[in-house]
Amino acid sequence: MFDDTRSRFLGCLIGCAVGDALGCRLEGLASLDVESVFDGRWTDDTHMMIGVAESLIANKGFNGNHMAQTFIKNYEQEPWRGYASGPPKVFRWIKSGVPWDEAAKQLFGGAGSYGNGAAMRVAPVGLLYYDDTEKLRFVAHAQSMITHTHELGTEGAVIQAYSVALAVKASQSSEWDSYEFLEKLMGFTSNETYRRKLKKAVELLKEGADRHKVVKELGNSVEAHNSVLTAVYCFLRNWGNFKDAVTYAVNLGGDTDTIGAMTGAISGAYHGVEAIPEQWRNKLERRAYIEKLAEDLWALK
Ligand code: F2R
Ligand code: MG
Ligand code: MG
Repeated sequence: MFDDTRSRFLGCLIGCAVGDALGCRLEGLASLDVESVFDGRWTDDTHMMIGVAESLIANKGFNGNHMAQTFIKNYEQEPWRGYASGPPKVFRWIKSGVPWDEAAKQLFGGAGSYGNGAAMRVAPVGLLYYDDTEKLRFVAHAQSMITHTHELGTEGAVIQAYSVALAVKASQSSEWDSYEFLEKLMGFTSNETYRRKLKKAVELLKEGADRHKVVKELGNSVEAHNSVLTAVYCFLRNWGNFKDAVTYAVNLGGDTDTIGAMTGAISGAYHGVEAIPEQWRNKLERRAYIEKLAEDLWALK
């Protein structure tokens, strides 16, 4: 078994960006030839993942106000990256003086957001704390609170971060399989919505369900609880190959860039950067910078 943590850090962040870039070309479309549409340009998913990494590196760990200000700075430089409505509102409130850990509570009539935005960007947290589960849980939750305060939004981010961590660790142990991976997630979350979907994921894997049933049971939409475990499933169903996993993910339709990004982060963390097709890496926007962020996170270990 290939064992190189540095390569897995690179694979995770590059995999996230590649999955986003692949998926954003297919958003809302039926299944297409992924090779012909890939142009390497990514969206808010990667833009925010970069913000998380930049802030973790600058502070050698989590600093909520710094991360919020990093999101705001990046958003103001490139607001056209396809952000949904929630984060830009939160950024305006923080700029007007609302504390970083209070602003997002106002979204959706005070319910907070359960969009998948906190999960799509969380991969750097899964890497930095892959060997410290409680720190991972704390920071994945805390970074969510900048924009997503609904329990389903925060728990989605925590599960996605832990999935990245498991992928890094699973790659170092030849004895794991898909069912053990799901069992570990089951032991990690007490949220009933996610636990129900984890049980479904086991059934879907056992029966080799078709795409239609996967989407019906796990979801493929913008809510965290209808996309995070879909991404985990895409990785597990295509455990052996990065390209198969992200191609399968983006062909499920719906929120294709985000399910692609989350699948790519997990699968890249498992396989390492060499497993990502070279022609995709070569075309990827800001590849060198994303690789540097991965290197810097790895150097913090
Ligand atoms: N499709 C997008 N963004 C829309 C882009 C439109 C833009 N005009 C353009 O094309 O340039 N993709 C990106 O958005 C998703 C991540 O969203 P995030 O960051 O979680 O945002 P938000 O606004 O907090 O939540 C998204 C939607 O979820 C629903 N929702 C969330 N909480 C809710 C609640 N408490 N009650 C009801 N609905 C809730 C809403 O529909 C939100 O709009 C990613 O796909 C990313 O790629
Ligand atoms: Mg996006
Ligand atoms: Mg999306």
